[in-house]
Amino acid sequence: MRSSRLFLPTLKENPSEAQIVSHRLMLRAGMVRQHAAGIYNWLPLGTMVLNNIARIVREEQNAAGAQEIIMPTIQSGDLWKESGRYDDYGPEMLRIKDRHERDMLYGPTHEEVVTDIFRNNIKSYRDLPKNLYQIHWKFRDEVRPRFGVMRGREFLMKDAYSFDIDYARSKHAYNQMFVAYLRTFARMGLKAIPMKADSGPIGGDLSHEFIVLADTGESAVFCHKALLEKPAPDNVIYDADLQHIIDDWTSYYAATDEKHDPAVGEKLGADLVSARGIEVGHIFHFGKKYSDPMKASVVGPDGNQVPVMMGSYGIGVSRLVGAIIEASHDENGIIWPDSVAPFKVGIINLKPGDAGCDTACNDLYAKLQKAKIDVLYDDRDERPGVKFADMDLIGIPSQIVIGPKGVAKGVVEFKRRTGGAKEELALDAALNRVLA
Ligand code: 5CA
Repeated sequence: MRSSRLFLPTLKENPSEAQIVSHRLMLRAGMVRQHAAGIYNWLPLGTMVLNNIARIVREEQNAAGAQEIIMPTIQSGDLWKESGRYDDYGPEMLRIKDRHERDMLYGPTHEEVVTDIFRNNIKSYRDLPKNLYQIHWKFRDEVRPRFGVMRGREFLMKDAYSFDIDYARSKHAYNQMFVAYLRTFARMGLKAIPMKADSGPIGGDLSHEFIVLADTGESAVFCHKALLEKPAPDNVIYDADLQHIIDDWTSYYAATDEKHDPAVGEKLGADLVSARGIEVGHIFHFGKKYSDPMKASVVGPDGNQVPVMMGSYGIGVSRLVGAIIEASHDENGIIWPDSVAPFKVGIINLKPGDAGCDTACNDLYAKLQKAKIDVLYDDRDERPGVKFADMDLIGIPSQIVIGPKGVAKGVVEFKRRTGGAKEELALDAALNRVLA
């Protein structure tokens, strides 16, 4: 993409409505614009990052055996009356009447809809296990939408739902998602710590939140420092490995504010990390909470009907965009990890109109495009300072600067956004660095 064509409305000044750094930078980098309280337009740069995050989530869900579906955003209220949540859910649920005066709602979550799909289509224990997920928009009429996409009213969520015949197998499905989450967040350059949690309006007896540490996080968190150093597990093949990994991760102390026990904290001494955190994922095991009232059962091995055991597994896909920025930025702007960057490489032409610079830039741009590397070529007729500032603001991980002096010597300047160290490299060497 050429900067001269890209719809990228960057802002020089800090917008006054933004209280936290990720919100400020998302507005300044032209990623999002607010439409109404807690409801956002995603502009091209923001959409690219959102799609990259969704792709990683999707790959790890598929690898863990979940299957992608798409459920409606507008749901029928009748299903929620069956589960008992229509009245329980409260004012966070946006309720709508259609022209026939039927109760409809904009889905805040999809346990009812997916349970309905299950009961209408799966009849035997032989068809289990199943795990169905979607990456789709939710609406929750939050009392206080704030911090930009971090606590929106409309937001993108990955929600997965598992169905199993008994507790042991259902717990196994939970464990699979647990490990998939550790891998998913690690691929985005995040350290997400699993913490035992309350299950709230989703329900159930077993629940973990995945929390990224950041000063602006909404919750206070406490954990053993070893959890910050643990690498994410490899793809798990054997069930025994899986249980071993879960046991290991959950053996260390980790708690959010409400669950924190100061006595335990005291005992941990210097090993205790106390910080603030952002909840980027939340998994729930709730057994028969929905399958019982909604009569989602299968024929078991003995011929009797048994309600299925379920869990649900959420990731805040749009919240992650903000969380990654909170975890990775400096005074000049965003520092994207390569895996989610909207463009992996930026080319800065210091003197558009100079034949040597134009040829070198066009040549490099063409080669990178041919290699299918997402590249942004700043070909605008702007001062170098403006181009450097924009490239850093929008967080492009590798930057190649091409100017008349370098072209005369056959070299370019190669810079990594992290650390900011600059190197002089021959044009081909810069290309190879990026290709590697
Ligand atoms: N049905 C379950 C799991 S599929 C569920 O809804 N879980 S949840 O309520 O915990 O939401 C899952 C994730 O969505 C949260 O961990 C959080 O990262 C994200 N999320 C929740 N509310 C918001 C919001 N208002 N704005 C942005 N992201 C949100």
